[in-house]
Amino acid sequence: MSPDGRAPDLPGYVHIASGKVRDLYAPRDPATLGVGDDVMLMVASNRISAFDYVLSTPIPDKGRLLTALSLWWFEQLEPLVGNHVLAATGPAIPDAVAGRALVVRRLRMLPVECIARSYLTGSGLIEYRDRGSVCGVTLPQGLTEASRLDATIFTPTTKAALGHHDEPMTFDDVVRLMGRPLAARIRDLTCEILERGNELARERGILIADTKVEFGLPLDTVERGPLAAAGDVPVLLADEVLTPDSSRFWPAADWQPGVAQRSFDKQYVRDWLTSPASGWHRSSGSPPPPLPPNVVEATRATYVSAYETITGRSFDRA
Ligand code: Q0Z
Repeated sequence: MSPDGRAPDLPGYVHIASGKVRDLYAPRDPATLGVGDDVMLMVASNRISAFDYVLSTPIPDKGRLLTALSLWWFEQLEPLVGNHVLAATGPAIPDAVAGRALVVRRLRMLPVECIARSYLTGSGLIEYRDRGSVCGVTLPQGLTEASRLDATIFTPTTKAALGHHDEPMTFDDVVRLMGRPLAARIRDLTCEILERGNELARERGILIADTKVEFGLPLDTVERGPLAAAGDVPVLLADEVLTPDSSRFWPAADWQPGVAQRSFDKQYVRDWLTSPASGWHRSSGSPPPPLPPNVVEATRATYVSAYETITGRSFDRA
């Protein structure tokens, strides 16, 4: 099943893990591929998720668009943080996944989903309404849907297994897991990534409400204990960065606190799935139906638009 269903077989690689929309591989015989044994292949599929389901209809070019966008951001953020990308082209990339696969450096992944928020929405807003705080960060009273926060906040979660939901953590929970220097480093980096992302996206008319990133350490990093200085922690940005799958993009011109903002990428999908036309009921427990061609094409266009607007580059569909 390729390129759109679950994890295709790829020559020279062994499939090791899949998320909702991406697949991870290890080289079968690193020397033959001309890579080290400390690398992996991360493949973005054309799968799309909505309402916690992976839909049965792929979005053409989604994997290539998100890979290209993530690569562009990795480059922009290079002055701030190193990353796991080793190659996006070349002999180690199988033809079947060209343009949507990255050869990445295998890292010791830190066991936290690092989330930063510059605007309040989603689970952050729900927690704020319940408790006046998000992940232990107290916020001023009177905030509402899509409120801009005075300062970007770090709202980490646990990494739950597939099919489970991530749980909010406080900064002190992260400190207990990995020590204060490393916890402070990933908190600061996560917020700086979103802030730098917003500086660049804002010039192109897009707001980034929140984002999720993952960090890792070089495999040869030794435990230095909780007293290690923060400055010499060699943290690298892994996974993907500032894509519509990891972040909420909003058109800046339409931003208005107090009302739900339209999703840049999935609005057509959500609108159709919740309309009478789909015949689907979210509460039914049954999986969503296939998307009609017009919804697929409109959604593909939102991914092209996000890529082209943010990067200022045109996407070659060839
Ligand atoms: C990323 C994930 C995906 C399923 C492990 N550079 C790295 N080194 C070690 N591990 C990872 C990475 Cl990116 C790693 N994930 C998340 C990605 C499919 C799960 F494409 N898991």
